Amino acid sequence: MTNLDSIRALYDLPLPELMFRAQLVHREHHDPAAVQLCTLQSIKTGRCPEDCKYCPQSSHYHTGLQDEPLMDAATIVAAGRQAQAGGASRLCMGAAWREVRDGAQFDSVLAAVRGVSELGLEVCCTLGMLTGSQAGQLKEAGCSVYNHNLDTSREFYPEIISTRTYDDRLATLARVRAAGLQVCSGGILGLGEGVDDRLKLLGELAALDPQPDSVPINALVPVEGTPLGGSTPVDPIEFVRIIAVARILMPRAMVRLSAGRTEMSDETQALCFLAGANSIFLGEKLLTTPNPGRSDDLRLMQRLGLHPLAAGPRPAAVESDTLAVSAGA
Ligand code: SAM
Ligand code: DTB
Ligand code: SF4
Repeated sequence: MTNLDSIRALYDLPLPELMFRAQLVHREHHDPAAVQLCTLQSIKTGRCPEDCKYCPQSSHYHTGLQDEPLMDAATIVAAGRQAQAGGASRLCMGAAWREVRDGAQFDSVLAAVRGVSELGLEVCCTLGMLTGSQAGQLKEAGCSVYNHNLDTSREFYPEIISTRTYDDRLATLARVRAAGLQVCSGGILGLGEGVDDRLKLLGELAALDPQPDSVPINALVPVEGTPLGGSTPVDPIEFVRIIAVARILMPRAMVRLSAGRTEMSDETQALCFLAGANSIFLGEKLLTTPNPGRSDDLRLMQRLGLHPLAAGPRPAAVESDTLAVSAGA
């Protein structure tokens, strides 16, 4: 199922057929009315040595972004408390680093991870490349998930990033998995890639063994000053099709409707939930760019009859009678 032709055949199905298949898979493994709410916290902002053409935090471009040094652990824990009070079940800490270096800064991140997990929040980190030992220390401190995106196809990757390779990315993901952390890995649509690049990305993710636990699908947020600042937005129906294919290829994963929601209509987002997306970032800001406000999102969820997924371990499969109850049947 992971070869390009069969993935393309799914993607090209008439939309009602593709959506139906995605919904069947979604219901087999998840409560279709539950949405996981995560909050992002940028813990070190800007001055990143990597040259990712989409990223406002790269030191290679001038975007007018306010750089911020590493936040101290107590401030991060306070942000966690606030995210929790706002309804989030997971805090994802992001640092504009190429890789983690051992020393005082990493020790401080470990202290923050400890503090946030003690609040009862799930902790996710995204700090760039990691060694096996660093992955183990994060796990030990209470981090449960590591985000590290493949972003696009192997072939298109060098068009977007020259300071690291696809294999660097895969090697970090393998270390994360070996340390017993959950893997969160996805990509961005709208970098100038073709449909086949998007499908190859999904094929790469689906071929990971085990598959990622969560798959963030970002729509590029074009930021002035980055090489991709003037990019054309992805067609919403193409976006929805990618969500549906991700759901079918990775039945158990949380598929996260990530960056780019401020430019999406409520109707497009609703289609994404129908296609199998079951997680969003909650809060006014992603790392450095805007996200729909919390109250707008809660209102949208209410309009759609969706409810927040509680924190904690996810059942492997949702029983059909549980589904009926949560659907109000
Ligand atoms: N530096 C670490 C790394 O690259 O893994 C962690 C932070 S980095 C900002 C996390 C992810 O954010 C990237 O892999 C990319 O998918 C996403 N991202 C960054 N800038 C974006 C943008 N302008 N639009 C959409 N997604 C973006
Ligand atoms: C992911 O795939 N999307 C989030 C999270 N993982 C870390 C980050 C999106 C960042 C969007 C650009 C910004 O706000 O700087
Ligand atoms: Fe740095 Fe991550 Fe941005 Fe690339 S995506 S420039 S690695 S912060």
